[in-house]
Amino acid sequence: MAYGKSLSFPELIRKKRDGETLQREDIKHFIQAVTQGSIQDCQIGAFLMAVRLCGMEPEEMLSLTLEMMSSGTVLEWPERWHGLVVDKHSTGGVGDKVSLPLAPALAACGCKVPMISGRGLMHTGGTLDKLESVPGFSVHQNAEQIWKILDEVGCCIIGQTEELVPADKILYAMRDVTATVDSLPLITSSVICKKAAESLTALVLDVKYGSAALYKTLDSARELAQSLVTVGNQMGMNTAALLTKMDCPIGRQIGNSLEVIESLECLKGRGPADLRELVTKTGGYLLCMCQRAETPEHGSEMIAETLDTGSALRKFQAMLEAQGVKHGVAEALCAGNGDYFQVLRHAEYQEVLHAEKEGTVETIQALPLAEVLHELGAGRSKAGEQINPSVGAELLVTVGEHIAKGTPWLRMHYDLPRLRDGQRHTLQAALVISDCPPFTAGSRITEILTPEGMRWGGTEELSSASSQHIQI
Ligand code: IUR
Repeated sequence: MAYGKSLSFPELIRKKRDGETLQREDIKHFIQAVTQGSIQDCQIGAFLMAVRLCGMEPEEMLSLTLEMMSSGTVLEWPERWHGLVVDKHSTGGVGDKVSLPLAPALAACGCKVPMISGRGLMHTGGTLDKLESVPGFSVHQNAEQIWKILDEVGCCIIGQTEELVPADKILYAMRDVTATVDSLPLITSSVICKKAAESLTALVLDVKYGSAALYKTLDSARELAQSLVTVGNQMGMNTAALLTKMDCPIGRQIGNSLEVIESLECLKGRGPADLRELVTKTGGYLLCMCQRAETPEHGSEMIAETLDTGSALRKFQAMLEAQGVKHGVAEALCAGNGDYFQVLRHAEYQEVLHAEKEGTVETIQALPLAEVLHELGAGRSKAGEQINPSVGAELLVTVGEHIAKGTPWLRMHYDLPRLRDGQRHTLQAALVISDCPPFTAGSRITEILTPEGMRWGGTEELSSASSQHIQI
């Protein structure tokens, strides 16, 4: 669009405040100023609040995502990897360690996975924190190192670099202190710009809903998923979203070191069924979306095979070593019957809690468990805070199981501060026991949003940015 002079920042803020639609040039001007530091913090805050209150039209959201992506380096890959570069993103959950087995499983299927992950905040854990509980593991890799690891191993799990989407780093920090984190267009642009800067062929989003998720209801999570899928596809990535329940923890282990252990169990073909389901289903969709599998089901079988044959585990070991872990340490973790605590630090205290009554485990509430773990040092309240990787909790019972009064149901791992009575009380209340008959917990995945026109395994172009729901 021909544009004479950029709007002044007060005029740009007024326009959004009054519900008008910003032009691509307006958004470009704003994002460039954010990146260059030529706009005042109060103006950024006012803009974010105007977006939070008035929302954005689809074309504004796309412009914002494009401009944020272009605020830094966009990764480029060699021609021979064309169609192979994939990643996933989760909106965050308790015990969510899916990325750890998934990245090497995809690499074992021939994909390239430059997984740029985040750190935990409040009750949600971060993939980088989990991996940093392995001695020597470095999340800091430059573009050249990323290329080398992807070439030789096929996957890496790394932190966001200074060069990648700097505008997002600034806006995210401002959203945190201006009560504007929970804005649909701001979340959409923030998530998608980072993935678009990885130049992906395919992206699967795991959008969580429930009592321990950012979005509490299925409807609100679906709205976010729809927005992410639309903008992801408009940005040229084959993007789909899974809507998954987040009320009770994923798997049986929560806390950084314990989650590495459970991920290794999954990579050895063992571990909890719900974790394996999320890994195989997410991977199945990705393999299908990059044309390496005929159908998502076929893709899931391919992923399951990498877990059962050890090929994903070998990729994980190679990734650990490529990212700084000594061979002996990586080997000890990846050995069939490895003693994990030879390598990972065990917390000083363990305490087992017992069920206070008999009945069926109706649910185990993830949020109070995660909040107590956070207080014991497993999580951080502010970016940059230290965490204790050894703090964690092991669930000793499963949802749907009938248990007797006095059954051990939770083992807490902690150092200092020690567990207090008030926290024991909170933990006991997280175990919800009822008189209903025993049952088998169903799938966590309730819906899948795929781009309309996608033909699994075919060559048809993704026709539009709209999407279709598959009800599970
Ligand atoms: N993760 C992101 O990358 N961006 C966001 O806005 C949120 C989580 I909320």
